[in-house]
Amino acid sequence: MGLLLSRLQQTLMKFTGYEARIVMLGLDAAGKTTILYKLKLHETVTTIPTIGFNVEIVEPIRNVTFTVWDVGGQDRIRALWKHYYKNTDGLIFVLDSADPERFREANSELNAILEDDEMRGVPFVVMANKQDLPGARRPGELAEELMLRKMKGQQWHVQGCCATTGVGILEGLEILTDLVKQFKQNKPF
Ligand SMILES: Nc1nc2c(ncn2[C@@H]2O[C@H](COP(=O)(O)OP(=O)(O)OP(=O)(O)O)[C@@H](O)[C@H]2O)c(=O)[nH]1
Ligand SMILES: [Mg+2]
Repeated sequence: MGLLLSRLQQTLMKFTGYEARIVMLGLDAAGKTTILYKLKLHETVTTIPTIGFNVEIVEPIRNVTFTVWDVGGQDRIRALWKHYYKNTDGLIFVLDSADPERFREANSELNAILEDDEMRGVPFVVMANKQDLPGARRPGELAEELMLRKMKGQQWHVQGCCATTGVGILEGLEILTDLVKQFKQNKPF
């Protein structure tokens, strides 16, 4: 029955397209808003720190529509993140790969997100951003740094990228799309 339903769902999706709700979080200045507008406008925009949120509907892959919530990451507004968790299908966690002094802080914020009841099982892609900067840590190293291999209960991937040029962003979203599809298929109705 489950197999039949998922086949039916896949056939329907060929006609209607695939939609998902994605939240994008990460410490301030990690590059979230730069990623969002690269996806939306295919341009590198000049950003200012986000106080509140930006939301855009993007179609990174044909027939896949993501509503992406980009919420400001400054310390004093991180308390607002939890208001965006409900009904989330996938998380993009953006990390400044060239700022090792803040890896510990990023790690504890990521863990806090994933421990929230509303985020149970939600798959995530860490965007290891700013790969263009000297000293940027590579994705494999960052997976160790964030202790992701110890994580149980959700699927994840670390994607190296550079938001200003756009390199790596689509690759990360393709993987997120696959993880989100699996997650939604296994979710009880
Ligand atoms: N060199 C380099 N700079 C980047 C990259 N991505 C973003 N930046 C710069 O990093 C700064 C912060 O980027 P934002 O996109 O505003 O960061 P944010 O995560 O939205 O920050 P908050 O809104 O404060 O949470 C900006 O000056 C960007 O131009 C990148 O891949 N490489
Ligand atoms: Mg921002």
